Amino acid sequence: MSYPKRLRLTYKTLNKNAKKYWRQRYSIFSKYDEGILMNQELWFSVTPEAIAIFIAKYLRSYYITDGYKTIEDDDFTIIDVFCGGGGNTIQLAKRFRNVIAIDSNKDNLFCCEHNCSVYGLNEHVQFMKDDWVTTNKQYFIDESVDTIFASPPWGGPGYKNSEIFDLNYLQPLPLKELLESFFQITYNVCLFLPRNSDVSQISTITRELLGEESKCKILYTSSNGLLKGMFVMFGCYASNPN
Ligand code: MGP
Repeated sequence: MSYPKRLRLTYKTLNKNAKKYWRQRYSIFSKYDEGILMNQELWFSVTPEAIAIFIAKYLRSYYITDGYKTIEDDDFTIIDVFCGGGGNTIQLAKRFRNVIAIDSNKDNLFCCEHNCSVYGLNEHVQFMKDDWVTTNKQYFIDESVDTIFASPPWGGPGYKNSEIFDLNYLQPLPLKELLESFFQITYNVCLFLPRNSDVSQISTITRELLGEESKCKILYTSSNGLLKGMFVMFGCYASNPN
């Protein structure tokens, strides 16, 4: 099967600002040579594999007890809201039986499904082309979604231009509104955010949305010894595992 050139980029055809990611290709997808597809945007936005593995293992290690399902129940359902090229979806699908991968961009979703199949994992994943802002949240409430994972667009590599990243510039919604939309479905929310995200903003928003005493948990994550992003957790993930 042949795929469009825009999804089979090479060092030569990558945009100037994305060329530096070419040498990171095996840290993005260890199976890169087995036919991974990415468009220009995905080259700089897919979570490096080591971090995606860490996040998925971390979520897997949690138990929700006291009358709730355990995370190991077969019907545990997790959504990857902005699935992009599938870096996170793949690692979640390795560890959870029901993964819903959502993206509003048709090329991203195509790459995600294709890349999941490269890893032999697309059977565990329901792929949905949908825009999170307008999607019918009731569907996910009815599906009893247990956890939401999201690595939203940070607005491209320019996120590093300011010392502190203002989370009002997250796309498609500022952090507060994004979290409000997630909390309609579940409080068990995990985000992958820029490493220079404004931590005091996260703290203020957490208290505004969940109450003065509420907490979230933040872990800085690196790949090959280099800091790449911030893993921010709410709900059951903000407390210690049992
Ligand atoms: P980076 O900071 O652009 O690269 O992206 P690098 O090599 O750390 O930059 P350097 O100049 O500091 O050396 C690092 C990682 O951040 C990427 O691999 C993605 O996982 C993530 N990332 C970067 N961007 C611009 C985005 C984005 O817009 N959305 C999401 N979800 N992740 C991103």
